[in-house]
Amino acid sequence: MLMGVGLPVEQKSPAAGIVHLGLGAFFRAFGCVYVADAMAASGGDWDIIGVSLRSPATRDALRARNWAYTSVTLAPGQQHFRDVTVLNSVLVAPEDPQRVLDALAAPTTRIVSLTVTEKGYCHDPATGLLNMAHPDIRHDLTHRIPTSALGYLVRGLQMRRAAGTAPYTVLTCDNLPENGRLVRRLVLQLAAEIDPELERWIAVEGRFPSTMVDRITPATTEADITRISESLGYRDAAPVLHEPFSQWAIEDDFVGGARPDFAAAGAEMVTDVTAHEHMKLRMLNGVHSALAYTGYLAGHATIAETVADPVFAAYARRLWEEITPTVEAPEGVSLTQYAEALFARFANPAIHHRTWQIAMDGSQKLPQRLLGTLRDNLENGREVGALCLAVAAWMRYAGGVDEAGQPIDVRDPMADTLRHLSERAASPAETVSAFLSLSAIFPPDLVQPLRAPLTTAAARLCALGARDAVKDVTS
Ligand code: CS2
Repeated sequence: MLMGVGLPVEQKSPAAGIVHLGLGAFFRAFGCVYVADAMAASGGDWDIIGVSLRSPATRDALRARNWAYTSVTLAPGQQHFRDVTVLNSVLVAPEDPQRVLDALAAPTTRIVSLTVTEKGYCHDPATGLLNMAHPDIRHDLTHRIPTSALGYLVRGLQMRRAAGTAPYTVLTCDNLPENGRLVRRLVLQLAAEIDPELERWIAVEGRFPSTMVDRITPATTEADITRISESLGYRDAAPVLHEPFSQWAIEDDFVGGARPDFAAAGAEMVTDVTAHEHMKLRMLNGVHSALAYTGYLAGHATIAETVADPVFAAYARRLWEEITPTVEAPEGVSLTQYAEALFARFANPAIHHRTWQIAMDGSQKLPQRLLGTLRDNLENGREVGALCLAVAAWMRYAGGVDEAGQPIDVRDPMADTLRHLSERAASPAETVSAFLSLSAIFPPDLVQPLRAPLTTAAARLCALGARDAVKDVTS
């Protein structure tokens, strides 16, 4: 008997309702899984059109399996595979920018989510304002076809306004403080330069909920792809590997209330995400960065390896002692238990999260991860030794030479500036002074109070080496 072509109505695949900018491993291990679970629980047309803003690599890897990929949960001694089929297609912006704009303008698109990393916001991390001198922003001000994520957001909104379509909700999923308010401010700044009427419309009609996102997701390696494909019995060129833990707190503020049933997928829908965000940025990401710089300098390749070293385990705990007085616990959360859970997550030996990966883009990460905490402690006369050592280790790392005299592959939009400053400095005190003069990173009023404790930390690091300096600060 001939079977009819096409699926029965009740099995129809959902249509796309979300465009995601910056389709890296993190969003595929995190947001895509929540959206898939939300649709499984409550339905809705929320499939995702992924957009790569730079390279075709992710699109090319996903194409062979028609945009499906394996999400691999790694717990100590066990792994769990799941096929994720929520991607509807993947576009590569530089190859076909008009298709991206058309997807943004489509009335069926109701959410545009983004994971473009800290530097993708083209802002000044110390002030949170748009960097008007950024080459991508300068380009996007005068060209209808944009290059930056912000440019796409603004041009997409411009097309919708012209067509009489409601705006989409902009759902940022990057580790930035008050990330929704930040991206709103940046979109409005850019829109104001392009068309003040557009800016007013976005200010009134647009929605930019802040979110706290959390799932440790190391970059996938070629060896991972081979190993996972062997276990699956077919090739998956784009698996994502992540820890079992996952947490998403989202401000429930969407245009027309249109969104997947995120709560059914385990997300916390809240009215204000600030407390969650501060806790996570300072306690998880702050300690991650501190362990990444000190651990890398001490020769540790991954975070799990770093905290398996008792000297660094004690350092992580000392950091939490310095950090927790600055954090207001979200309702129902014990910060002590949160820190203990973080320790266990960092120690998960199945997760090979390279210290080098976390060390990337320090100039964009330090303000929200470490400097705000330092400011609070300095203002209140509290301990800052462990936190200052982390900043000193970043300076040492950014100088581009490790303790054995070997070059470090420093990835940072300010890498050249940082290396030059470091090369010209003749002593730890001079290095500290030179770095503190970077007003894009260090707010001017923090420079004076930070100078002395940071110079002490930098001098110890230089005299003792990373591991002994860490030992010294915890003893
Ligand atoms: C890490 C984060 O790479 C980094 O800088 O600190 O990606 C971290 O793994 C995630 O924020 C965890 O949710």
